[in-house]
Amino acid sequence: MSAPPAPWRAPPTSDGLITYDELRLAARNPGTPGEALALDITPVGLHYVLTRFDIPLIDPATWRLTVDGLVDRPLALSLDDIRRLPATTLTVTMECSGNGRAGMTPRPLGIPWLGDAVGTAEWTGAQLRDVLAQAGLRPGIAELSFTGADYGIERGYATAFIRALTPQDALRPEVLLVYAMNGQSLPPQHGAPLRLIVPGWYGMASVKWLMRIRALDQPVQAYHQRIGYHFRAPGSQTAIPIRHMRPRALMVPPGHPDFFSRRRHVAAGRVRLQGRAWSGSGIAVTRVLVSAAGGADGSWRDAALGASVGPYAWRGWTFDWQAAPGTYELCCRATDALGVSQPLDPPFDAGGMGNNAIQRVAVVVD
Ligand SMILES: Nc1nc2c(c(=O)[nH]1)N[C@H]1C(S)=C(S)[C@@H](COP(=O)(O)O)O[C@H]1N2
Ligand SMILES: [Mo]
Repeated sequence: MSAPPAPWRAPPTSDGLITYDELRLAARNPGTPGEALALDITPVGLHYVLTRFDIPLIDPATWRLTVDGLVDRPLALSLDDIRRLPATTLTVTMECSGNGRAGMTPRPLGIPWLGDAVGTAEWTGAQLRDVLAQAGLRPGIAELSFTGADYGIERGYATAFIRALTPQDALRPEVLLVYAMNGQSLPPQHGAPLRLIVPGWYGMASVKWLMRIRALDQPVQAYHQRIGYHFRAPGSQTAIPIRHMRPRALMVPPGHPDFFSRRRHVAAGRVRLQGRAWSGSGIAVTRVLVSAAGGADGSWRDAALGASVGPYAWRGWTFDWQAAPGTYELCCRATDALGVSQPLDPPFDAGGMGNNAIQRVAVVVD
């Protein structure tokens, strides 16, 4: 890293149709289809993908993880070296911080996520702290940097995908170096042969195609750490680093879709609505409310909560709706153990980050 990261500029916004550039990004970066929200674990091929540059296709036989910088014993670990460490499997819900960007008005140009950039997988690997203990962290470390094998250009600045964690965050027991997803070896699009998983955080912390961990006495000056992935109010100089996920509930779209409009059609009578809800940093979702009237005052009812599949994973919810013929807007809204609820309307962020406004699903009852 020689050049300093280029300063952030607000991306242009649009109120209208998505652009060709956005369509191209959307086609490369699929979301998780709503029907997969019926499952605790998102099947590998249905889990959303976000790859900023190109997918590096790495030969696992020659790949090594370098651990260097302020350590007693610099390491070059093979995949077998990491597989020999005690293995941990954690069920983790991961969401992109740009999830919901397409619902902002005006819309900052970027990957035009609706609400589907979230998935839950069983990740298996070594605890990061075991690898760090093997290397021996020296005193005076400000941050550890995590470098992926992918490389490209961000606003004129050529860079790898590099993120940082403080030693305190990196040494948490749930932070993993994973080589398996849902019991299969990690697929290329999710970071093969090895990726970082930082449970409870938005997805950007979980560096894919991990090549190098460096212990540094200074904060990491890399685009994706210092410039990208911050909350920014429009016109303000203040940039707040993005960390943990905000609370959110999503529903499995009920009934059957109209092919082109995606409007849902259900038969009158009792309709079982279901979905998943989550929050960040291991904080539980304690309440999910459902409205069949677009979230109007007095229309919210409690959904029944299912068991959570782990401290860092979403939990299921169900709600029996007595559907009479007509048109409806179904909404769901999560509240977490800190008492934080989803906003009814999308908050605006200059980079399109952190839109956890309630989901709205148009339904016709026939
Ligand atoms: N090396 C690398 N790691 C990365 C990214 C990337 O583009 N390159 N994208 C990040 C972002 S923004 C998200 S949301 C998650 C997405 O992980 P997934 O594609 O496995 O769902 O990976 C993160 N890790
Ligand atoms: Mo992301």
